[in-house]
Amino acid sequence: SRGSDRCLNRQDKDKETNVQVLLRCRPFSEDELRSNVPRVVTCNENKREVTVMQTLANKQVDRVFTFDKVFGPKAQQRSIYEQAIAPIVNEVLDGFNCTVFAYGQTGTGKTYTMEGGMRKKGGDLPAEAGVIPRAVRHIFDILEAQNADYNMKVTFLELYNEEITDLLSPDENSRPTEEKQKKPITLMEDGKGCVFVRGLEEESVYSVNEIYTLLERGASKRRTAETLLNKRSSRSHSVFTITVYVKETVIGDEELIKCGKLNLVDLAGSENIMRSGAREGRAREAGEINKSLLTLGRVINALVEHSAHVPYRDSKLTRILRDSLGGKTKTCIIATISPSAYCMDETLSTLDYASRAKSIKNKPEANQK
Ligand code: ADP
Ligand code: ZZD
Repeated sequence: SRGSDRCLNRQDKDKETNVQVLLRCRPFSEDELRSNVPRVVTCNENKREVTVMQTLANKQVDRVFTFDKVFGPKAQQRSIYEQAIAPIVNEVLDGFNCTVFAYGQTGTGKTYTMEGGMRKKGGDLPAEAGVIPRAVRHIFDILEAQNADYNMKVTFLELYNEEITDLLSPDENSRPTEEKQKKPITLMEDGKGCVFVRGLEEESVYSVNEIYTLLERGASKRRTAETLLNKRSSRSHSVFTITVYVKETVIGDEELIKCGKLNLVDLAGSENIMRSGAREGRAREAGEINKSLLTLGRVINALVEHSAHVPYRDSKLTRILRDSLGGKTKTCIIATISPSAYCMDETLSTLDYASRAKSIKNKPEANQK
């Protein structure tokens, strides 16, 4: 998009870094507590371990997984932000592109982690605010404190059934699904193999109030879509992107603009993978629903197995996030799980998926330094 062509690519040494994988286990809900659901997950934050207690044929078989960070049920939104995301935001301000994915079964806290909840309006961030409002606020605070000459833009999209909806497009008040009101949104390639989304509303943000207004618009647009189609949110992916341009003070005439990008991705519920996998080969439309999630899994497998062909081009999600998987972006995956025995199969599948992703390597490169 505009501005990105001004970013010079630094010829960096081949510094590989692994995708960082964090694990968060949510607390029991009040309903679960009342019904005395057995707990099968225990978290050891210091050892960065998660244990799933499994009983097979009367024998206790524990499975232990290790991650870059582990957050147990008591972990607060603020501490997850400070320990895991704030360092990433600092990289963005140093001119890196970074991506944070939330992956897990529906109901395990992906949206709670990425967006959070809100009790009151206005003023400070509520304790329940998640990664998105904290990251926007944090970037904004740093730039203001530095008295930087900056421009911060955000986009917010939803990907459902391989179709992109702009969650920030101005409200037409009437029917949001009406075809005539849609600005065509397309994926474009910039000639260097970088994919960007064309036709999205790109909003510049300069104050906390503007941020809240935008998030509100996005959240309300999504609620409307959800009302029209039940379960849409568990099957859709949302991608919130912050792009920051900072004008560098340079001695002499030359003016350099440092840019960094942060993608915050709330993936469709992982239970949709198996479902869509099972349906594969049947009605095309049914398969299309989770083509992006299925392809994400295949891309991860191909990268882990060092396959010659990585099927990035097979879905919109993997095209949009291509650089985040095996590319120049720094990537972090937050896997979310439930502590309950009822979710054990999905929990084990999430833990296996997340463990595999640990071995993906990226080659982060600053846009300019
Ligand atoms: P998902 O996006 O994975 O479907 P949600 O974020 O909607 O899951 O979370 C499901 C429910 O659990 C919500 O009511 C949410 O507020 C609650 N929840 C999730 N994680 C936590 C947590 N760490 N602490 C408190 N409540 C949580
Ligand atoms: N998770 C809530 C929105 C939902 O699903 O509706 S929480 C945060 C990031 C992106 C979009 C919305 C939000 C959210 C919010 C709630 C209500 C109105 C506007 C925005 C939020 C939560 C805490 C601080 C700021 C914004």
